[in-house]
Amino acid sequence: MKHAVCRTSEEPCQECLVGFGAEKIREDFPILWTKVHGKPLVYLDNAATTQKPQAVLDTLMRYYTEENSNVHRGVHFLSQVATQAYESGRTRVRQFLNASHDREIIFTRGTTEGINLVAQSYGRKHLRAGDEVIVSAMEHHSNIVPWQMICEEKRASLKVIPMNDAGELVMDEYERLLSDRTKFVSVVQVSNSNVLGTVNPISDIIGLAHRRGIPVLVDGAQAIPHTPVDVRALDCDFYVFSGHKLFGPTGIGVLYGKAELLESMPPYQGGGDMISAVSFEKTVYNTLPHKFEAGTPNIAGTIGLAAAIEYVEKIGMQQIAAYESELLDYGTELLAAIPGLRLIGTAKEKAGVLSFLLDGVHAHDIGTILDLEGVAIRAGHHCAMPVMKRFGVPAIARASLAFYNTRADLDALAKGIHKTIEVFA
Ligand code: C6P
Repeated sequence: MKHAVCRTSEEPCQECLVGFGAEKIREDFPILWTKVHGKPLVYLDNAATTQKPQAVLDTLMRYYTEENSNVHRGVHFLSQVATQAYESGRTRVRQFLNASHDREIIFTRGTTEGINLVAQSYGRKHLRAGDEVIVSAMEHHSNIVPWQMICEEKRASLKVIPMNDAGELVMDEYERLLSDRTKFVSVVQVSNSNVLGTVNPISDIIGLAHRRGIPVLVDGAQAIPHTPVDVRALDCDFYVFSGHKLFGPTGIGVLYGKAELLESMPPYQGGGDMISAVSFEKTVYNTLPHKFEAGTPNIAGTIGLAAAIEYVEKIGMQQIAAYESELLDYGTELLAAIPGLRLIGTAKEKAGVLSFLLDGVHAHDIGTILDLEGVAIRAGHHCAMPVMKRFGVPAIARASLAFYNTRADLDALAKGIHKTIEVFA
């Protein structure tokens, strides 16, 4: 991967880390100036949710102070302004994902709702008794439970691609699982909840399924903040992500779907906006994308998400990926040198996460002591209980990176871990 500044692929260089300007970027995020327990906040829980730049906060404030109205419903001025802003948000998301048409972009509440939508709409229409849906061993609960629910209803079954000790999918096993019974594949792009951080060979996963005519959904929740995504180049059938992990507001997410698939699917929910005509005898559904957006949508969320996309695009997704990769290498070296610390997730292709265990210390205790040092990490099962089971542990401590993190943040993390070890010695 090329460095942000020097543009070589040599060892991480200080110039790149400085040249990227993370220190300057941090000024755009007011919450990063917060003090926690009297110490400067070191925010390393970005896989759970990211912080919001001033540009997003200003956009939300402007929307509510100057533009607030319902969309697709009014002839009056404000409604038209809000509708225009909402639909421009859709266009921005479409461009960001390089999708072909705005109608392929459905706004949801987040990744979880996007997967439920596909399971309940596509799955309900196409699954039959005896059919199989393939997921992987490193899925977030959000990409397991919706499929279990529909499989149970349809008497279909869930098949799981296993992973090795480094947290990489066993592709031979995946190939063996694909059969005439397979009706759908739903896999995470960057491994579950970033516990492992594995970047899966998603193009190969899609290619192998497509050879058998099987559609594929990609859970992009942990990929979208770290790497450029091109749904046409990937050729995925569905792609889902959450706005709050991409420096945007909570409660807004995106489902991309190929138009011909979305056209053929029944609505997920009924209500306003998803109809073109209603009588007590029969309802005619609206066209895409509105068919899947029942009720008043999250207008402010959409506009805020568009502002977040504009913000990250100004920095550059390639630059973000390069910078974070260098930061990850730095953090990995730092943590690997700590006696008694075991890193979880050592895949060759990895995104910005450092998950670890400390001999004789529960992950929650690590999280609590780090918090007292101002360092925010996540500790627990990370909504990935099957991953915990696979590694034989009840909980893991996880530090997850964003482009506003610096080497100094990772130094503070390492210092906090040393302190934890001292406390429990
Ligand atoms: N992972 C984490 O701390 P929602 O909650 O719908 O925005 O995203 C769900 C989800 C789906 N897939 C993956 C790979 C995810 O990581 C997440 C959310 C957070 O890791 C919260 S549990």
